[in-house]
Amino acid sequence: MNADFTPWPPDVAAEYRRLGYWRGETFSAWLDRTSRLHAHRTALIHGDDTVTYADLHAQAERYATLFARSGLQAGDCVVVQLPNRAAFFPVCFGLMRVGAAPIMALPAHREREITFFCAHTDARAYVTVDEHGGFDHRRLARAAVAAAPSLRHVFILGDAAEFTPLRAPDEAGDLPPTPVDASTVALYQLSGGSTGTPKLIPRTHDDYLYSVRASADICALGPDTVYLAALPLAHNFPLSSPGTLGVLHAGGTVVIAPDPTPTTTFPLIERHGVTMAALVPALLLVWLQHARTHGTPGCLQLLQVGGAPLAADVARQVPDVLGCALQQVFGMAEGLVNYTRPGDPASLVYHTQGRPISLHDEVRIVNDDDEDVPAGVPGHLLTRGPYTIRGYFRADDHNRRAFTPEGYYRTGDVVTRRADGYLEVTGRHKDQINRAGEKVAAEEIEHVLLTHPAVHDVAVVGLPDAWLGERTCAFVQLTGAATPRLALDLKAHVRAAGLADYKTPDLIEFVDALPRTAFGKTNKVALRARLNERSPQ
Ligand code: OOB
Repeated sequence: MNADFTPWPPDVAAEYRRLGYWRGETFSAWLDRTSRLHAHRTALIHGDDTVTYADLHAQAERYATLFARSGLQAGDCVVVQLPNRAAFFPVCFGLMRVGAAPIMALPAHREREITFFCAHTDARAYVTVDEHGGFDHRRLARAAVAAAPSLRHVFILGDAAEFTPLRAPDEAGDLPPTPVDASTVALYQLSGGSTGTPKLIPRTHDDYLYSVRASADICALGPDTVYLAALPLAHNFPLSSPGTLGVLHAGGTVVIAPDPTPTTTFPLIERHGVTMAALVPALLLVWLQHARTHGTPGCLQLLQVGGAPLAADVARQVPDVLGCALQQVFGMAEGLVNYTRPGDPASLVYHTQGRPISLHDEVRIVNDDDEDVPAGVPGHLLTRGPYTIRGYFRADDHNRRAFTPEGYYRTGDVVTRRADGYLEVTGRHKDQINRAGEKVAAEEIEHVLLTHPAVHDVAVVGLPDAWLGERTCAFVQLTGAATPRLALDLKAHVRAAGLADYKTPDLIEFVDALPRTAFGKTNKVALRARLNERSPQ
């Protein structure tokens, strides 16, 4: 049996309710309330489009009508893959209104990821766009339909070709929201993972809305907050930490940037008086460089940086160069999010990755034998709490490894907890490459490369990189001799397997043999050391 959802133990759930963390409010009830409260304020800005809270609510109802008429119903999974467009929000809220749960695919996902999400969840529908960044998403839709017999509908924003246009009816009709229990799954986030297949992260209405409300409080969001959404909207960081949902909760305005480059975002910041933005460290470097030569947009007050390690030397430059305060965010789609707090001293903001949202986030730092280590000593970060999942969707075998019997999630991060409770991320135990905040599971790439006839064995590791944080490097042992074009062929092979572009190895190195540990496993520590010796980058 592969469980869809691993519940919190009943006594723990009761405690989270008693504490007021879980309020029994669904996303639909939350949107009803929020949009009544702020009806005439601006919720979303995209290009020349301005959407008020009342508009957003009406659009969500109309999309719900489209989805209900198409037969979508409570409990259905729907893969949503939209670029940064205003429609993302009413589409997701519309799905939730009929009780369907959006699966938050990223625009960069390709055939392998999308077909897996559709097939693994028995998804009823796939919602995407005609084209984005020169890529025809209808091609993905055709592959998904072929791979997932459960798919009944493909909705396309733009030119739908043979599929259904993602166009809401003019009138919502008389459709009350489907009654939904707030303890059920509202949406699925995706795990960067370290194993061959991506994992789906079931987030309930109760737990996700708690993390959104608490994050909005920590960041002191209010109706005057104008937030720039430059990272992909579906990712947990810009969605909920506090992200766009936190801003909507507070009655603020979300400015949607179609891409995160300074040439796009700086004019948007000026034009709309953006007060807050969220970036990954790789993008921060690009913004800093641009600001040094082109000046800084004046209105920005707070810049959140997270998703990957941020060097203290870079962190320190934020106030001078960008004229705003920095907040570090260390989070994960599985749950736990840590923030440095507004007003924290510089030593905390530049050198730590903050402390957990909740007093009831339980954090353990342990050695290789799962024994707690004292403050100041690095160890594996384990966590459980009111918004951290107890299990991935339909992944029982993996869950036995990823969670302790007591329900702690093994994050795969190596951290040091200071005496004051702040965490410093000092390393990583999981076999994952963090490429500019985009997570690459080494094993997934290794599996694909092993299917190439020239490849005898392979190990994928991260190579430190000044801009991306890490680049992917595949060490390949060949079955025969190398040919001049082989490295290019291998990259093309990964791309042809239908993986997101960011998973194509940046570097391919041919080796006579891979180093082995005493047990005969590939010694990735030795491979990383080899790379580090060679490239100071
Ligand atoms: C965020 O979520 P994910 O699920 O894409 O990635 C989580 C992993 C963490 O386990 C850690 O390895 C890394 O990304 N990470 C950081 C970090 N923030 C995330 N490593 C070092 N320093 C940081 N500040 O990336 C995410 C989700 C919510 C909020 C922020 C980030």
